[in-house]
Amino acid sequence: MKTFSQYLMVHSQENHIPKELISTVESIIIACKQISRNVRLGALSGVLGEAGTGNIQGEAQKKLDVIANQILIDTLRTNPNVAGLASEEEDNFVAANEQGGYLVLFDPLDGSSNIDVNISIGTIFSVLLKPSGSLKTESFLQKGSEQVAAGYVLYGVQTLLVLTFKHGVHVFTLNEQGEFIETKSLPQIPEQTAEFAINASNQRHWEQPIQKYINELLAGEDGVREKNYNMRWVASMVAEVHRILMRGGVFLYPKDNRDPSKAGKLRLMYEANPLGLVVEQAGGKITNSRENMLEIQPTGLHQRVAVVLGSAEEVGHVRELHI
Ligand code: FBP
Ligand code: AFP
Repeated sequence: MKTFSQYLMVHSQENHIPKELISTVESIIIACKQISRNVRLGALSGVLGEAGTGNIQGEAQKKLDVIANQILIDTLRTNPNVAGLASEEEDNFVAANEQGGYLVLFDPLDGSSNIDVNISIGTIFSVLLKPSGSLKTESFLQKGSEQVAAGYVLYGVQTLLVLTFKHGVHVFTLNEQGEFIETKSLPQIPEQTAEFAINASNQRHWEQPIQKYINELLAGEDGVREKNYNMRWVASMVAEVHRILMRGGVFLYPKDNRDPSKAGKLRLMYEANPLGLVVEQAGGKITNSRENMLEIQPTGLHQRVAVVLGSAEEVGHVRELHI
């Protein structure tokens, strides 16, 4: 079993990954280890509960949202390879080092409603090349397919790192010495599945194609799909994606009719694109119901999207229902 450093050495040589990109990802991982220590201690280090502040999306922040965000910003700013940062918890991008060649985007702590109840949460990250010229919001507005690395750290029963440099996906487990050890390489999401994840409490607000799709699944072997489906909902997208990476499944957070101006709940730049790259690198698919997620041209840092991801057959079927 390779340590994370050994993996980086071999993987970067084999795939010609620049050392500046490796260094950028190493800084993300250093920050995540620090976040993991805070998450693990919970009430013992006084990090649970509300921060008493809100973010740009109008969501109440938890103390750990704020702490994780600051750890990532402080750590990444000291890396000369990082030109700028964008975070789900920040109104605007944060400039870092003028000479840096990379941009890092992150959701510091995904699954906020689970922070205080000891259920899996995670940090999601995306790395882009900085375009030439001065740093501006537009520098970050690149399609998901332009990402040069992406992944997540899942603070669950184990702390896991899941990473892709676009040469497959690698999974690492944090050991007792605080070192990530590679525990799975090149996982593949099965093309077919009989497991789905959706917040069914929103059912009456879904558009007709999603209503039809979920009704098909619920009908089980008595319906057109002719097999029984099981359902899971953790309410941490990062945990749902990890389950799908390990055993397949389909995850949906569809568009909601309540607010037609909102394309969905989840964020394109901090959640859908990085998790989408992981999913696609493992043979799965991701769509906003109509287009390939990774080909959407972003229009704003905090843009929201509908998300359907996971096993290729189910994601393809949902797209067909939207034609
Ligand atoms: P946060 O970024 O505020 O954590 O919201 C994202 C998220 O927690 C996803 O990880 C999860 O899939 C979803 O919201 C859960 O939403 P709901 O509370 O509507 O089930
Ligand atoms: P196990 O004892 O096999 O883990 O089953 C118990 C349990 O996992 C329980 O913790 C869950 O609430 C429930 O089963 C989930 O059941 P479904 O698979 O029917 O959702």
